[in-house]
Amino acid sequence: MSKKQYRIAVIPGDGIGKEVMPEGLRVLEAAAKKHGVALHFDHFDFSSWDYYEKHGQMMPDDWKEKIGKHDAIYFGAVGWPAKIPDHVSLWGSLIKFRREFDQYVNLRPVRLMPGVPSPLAGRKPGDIDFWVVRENTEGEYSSVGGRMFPDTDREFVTQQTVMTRTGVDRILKFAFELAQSRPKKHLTSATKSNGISITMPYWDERVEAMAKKYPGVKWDKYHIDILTANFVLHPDWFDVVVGSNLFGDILSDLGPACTGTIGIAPSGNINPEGDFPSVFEPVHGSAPDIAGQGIANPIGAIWSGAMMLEHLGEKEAGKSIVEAIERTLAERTLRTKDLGGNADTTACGKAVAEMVD
Ligand code: GGG
Repeated sequence: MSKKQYRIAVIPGDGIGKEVMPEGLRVLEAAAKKHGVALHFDHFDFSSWDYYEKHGQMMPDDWKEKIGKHDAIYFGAVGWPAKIPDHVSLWGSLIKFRREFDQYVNLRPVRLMPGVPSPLAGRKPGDIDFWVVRENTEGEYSSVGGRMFPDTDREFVTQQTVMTRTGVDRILKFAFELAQSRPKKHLTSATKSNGISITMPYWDERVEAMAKKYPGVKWDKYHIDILTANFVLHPDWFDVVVGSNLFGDILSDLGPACTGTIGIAPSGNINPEGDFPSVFEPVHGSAPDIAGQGIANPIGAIWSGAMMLEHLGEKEAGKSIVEAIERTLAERTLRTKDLGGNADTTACGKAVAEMVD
């Protein structure tokens, strides 16, 4: 049994982030108790519209001092587009974490869980089980660009994709290592080097160079357009899928949609070297359309908590949460609206917490 103590910064953010996080914490507490892990939670109200309304910015100037020494950050969701433009909230919080804490890996499992019907005909658990590895600090999410001659006929905007050799190689290395550790040892790269004629051929070139270091890994590549079609038509083809920031973002929403709901999908924004805390958050956003109704699926947040424990080295505790999720879903009794049920967020969180072994 672990004797380590962990300090976790908890940031619910906006919308349903505020509703799913208490359930994530409930389940983390249950797993921590069962497995003798000491978790200490510090709560922060920034990265939200409420904070922005009071302070005119998403986070305090000393946000790095406030959360940079924690062992991990547990995050809900960001964005409240009716009040603040999405790019302002995202660049003012989540993207700051990813860049300043060098969380260059965005790791997102895609798994069809027992008891959850896939919208893809005839698929059963085991048929869909892969990882999306998204580059998380550069690429299309770049701050290089600008707007000139605003509000005139000459107005133009530009934003450049940035790929550095360090940035591309380190995400590819992570993805190849992950593929090498899995039974299928198969890596798929997302590209678009027929249309995007400078950065994407460079990406392909670096994939080829990295593949030479992993002769045991079978690899292939697809243009992003046919790759999205193949996610839907042949999700069983995939094992580890690596993509640039934008492609990875799109694929990691599409993947969970193929497994029944994006509501259960977790993610980790990871700094593999451990120089900075990593952020764990559900893939879903703040969902203003259902916020405040208590109907959001908390499983994406709960599973993200499991990923956080595994990242901290608490493998047994993390596994116990994933198994509790599997059992709850398999029982088909307590499911939220996105899964065709009528359980509320709290009931679903309590059911998972009770299942933790
Ligand atoms: N919990 C995930 C979240 O809040 N996502 C909001 C969003 O728009 N994210 C874009 C991104 O991950 O790049």
